[in-house]
Amino acid sequence: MSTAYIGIGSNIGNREDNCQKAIKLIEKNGIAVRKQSSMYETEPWGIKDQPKFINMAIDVETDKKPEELLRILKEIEKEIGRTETTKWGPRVIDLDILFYDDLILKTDNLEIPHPLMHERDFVLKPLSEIAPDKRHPVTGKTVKKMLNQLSAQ
Ligand code: PH2
Ligand code: MG
Ligand code: MG
Repeated sequence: MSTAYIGIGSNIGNREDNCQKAIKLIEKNGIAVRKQSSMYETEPWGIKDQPKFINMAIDVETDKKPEELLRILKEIEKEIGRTETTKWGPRVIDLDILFYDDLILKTDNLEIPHPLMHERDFVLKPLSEIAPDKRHPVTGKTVKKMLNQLSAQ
């Protein structure tokens, strides 16, 4: 079994409902959700001129390999109503793999750990609630440390 952390975000429609639906569908796919953070309302990052997001993070236990987990998450995004979106633009639901055990992986369609996590308080804040001492396998920094460093900027 592996442990993965998934970041959840939504800024279109009933944002809380969309996040809740995503968690239900993740469980329905046989992926055990062990911990979930609170929901945070966050300022849009990257493209500022869009509605505020709801963001959260979850800790899951799964026997699915990373590519299979990604495929399932993309399917769930579609089922909740996500259509093609612009980079960093508004979306009904976004499910991103943040960590997968201590795996370091880079392919054409998947990069783990998530390459921008250390720059994003909307990722680190919820994640620090459920996994403050989890270490980034490349930098060795804990989630708590990444958040402190980002806040100090
Ligand atoms: N996701 C983005 C771009 N900007 N900003 C916030 N606050 N939350 C997000 O989830 C988010 C974002 C692209 O995935
Ligand atoms: Mg994203
Ligand atoms: Mg995404």
